Amino acid sequence: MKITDIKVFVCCPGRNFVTVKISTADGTYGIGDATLNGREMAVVTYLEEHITPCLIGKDAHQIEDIWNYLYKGAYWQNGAVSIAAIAAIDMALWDIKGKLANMPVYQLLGGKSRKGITVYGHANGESIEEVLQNLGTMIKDGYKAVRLQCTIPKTKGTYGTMEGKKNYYELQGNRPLPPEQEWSTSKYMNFIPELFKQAREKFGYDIALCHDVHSRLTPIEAARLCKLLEPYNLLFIEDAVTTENPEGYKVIREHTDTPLATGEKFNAIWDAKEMIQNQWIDYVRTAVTHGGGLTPLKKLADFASLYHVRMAPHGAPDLSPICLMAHMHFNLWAPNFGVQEFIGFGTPELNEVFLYDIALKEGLLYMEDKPGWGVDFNEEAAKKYPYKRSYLPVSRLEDGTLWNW
Ligand code: CS2
Ligand code: MG
Repeated sequence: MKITDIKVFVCCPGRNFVTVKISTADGTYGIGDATLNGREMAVVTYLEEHITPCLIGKDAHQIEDIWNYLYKGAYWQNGAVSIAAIAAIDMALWDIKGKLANMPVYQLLGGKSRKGITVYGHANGESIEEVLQNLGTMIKDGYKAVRLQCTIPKTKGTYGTMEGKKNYYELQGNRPLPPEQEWSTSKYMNFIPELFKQAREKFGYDIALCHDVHSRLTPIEAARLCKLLEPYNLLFIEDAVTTENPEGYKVIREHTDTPLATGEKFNAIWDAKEMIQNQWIDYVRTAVTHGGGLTPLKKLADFASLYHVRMAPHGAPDLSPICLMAHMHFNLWAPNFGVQEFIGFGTPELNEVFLYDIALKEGLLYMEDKPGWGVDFNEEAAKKYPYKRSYLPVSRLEDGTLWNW
């Protein structure tokens, strides 16, 4: 089945998304998500200038070969921009394969391993009281797992929150340059255990709780935080340290049994290999979009399963609903699925551009069985929301030193 056309769309229904649409000779089409927050246009150029001319006329069924052609064939392997571009092509091809087979993609992977997808939602707030109020609402709504992020007292917010009851997700499209946030490791370390202490006192231990450090600690600081949190029995601590030095996770592991998750910035199975093999982590957070597509992600899942490491895909709002739907299929299949990050149902603008059907019941996500991914892209609606240059925030220590955001 020959590829006849590839189009790249960038739109901003609340935030920027890059979408790829591949059409084949019989009129079948598939879609993929290529969104790379804050660097969207680099991926658009990579796709339009360097990928699409090579694929016209190729057989859409040869997903594995096309993946290797784009990855190995480029000579410059890896890298966030190229991997997001390859991922979108791979996703669009799996969508086509599913449609041609008249099956949901999870069937092509080997079928369902579970009935629904356990998710963790976000409870954020500017005070412990506010976070706990939001957590209470989510428990009432049936969530089985929740991530807690709270503004650190005497700061103007931290990762997950910003001054003025905003979270950073709302900033997209509103700021021409990166907003700056202050960071204090000591204020943070002195505060976070209290958040979890009060959450457990109020809601007990039935609800699974997690927290994202967003790579702001050193390994020994992270080890200390994880130890302090041990009494509150967390599902995991995410991105305790940056992953450039995988041994950082070894240091943490030597000191604590709080489970560890990382990998939302991994581009390839090789980024995760050492940590998985050494069993320094418990959850891999790589998304289909930022990990190069379904083709490498299924290999990553199988490899991780050998070491009792589970998949907990990244589900921030800067991944489009195409990625969310791809995760539905991936998670339904993956025998070693753990939990899916889920920030809730999108805005009316988002759901005008992306058409998909999911339902949350008692903390589990369900979808309708449809051929392919079961998500569509409304090109006409997308035209109403043009791209707006946008950046993620940056962090500085109190003395002005640039820090990991
Ligand atoms: C994150 C993201 O959801 C998460 O766990 O760490 O919010 C991340 O900051 C964004 O996806 C960056 O674009
Ligand atoms: Mg994260």
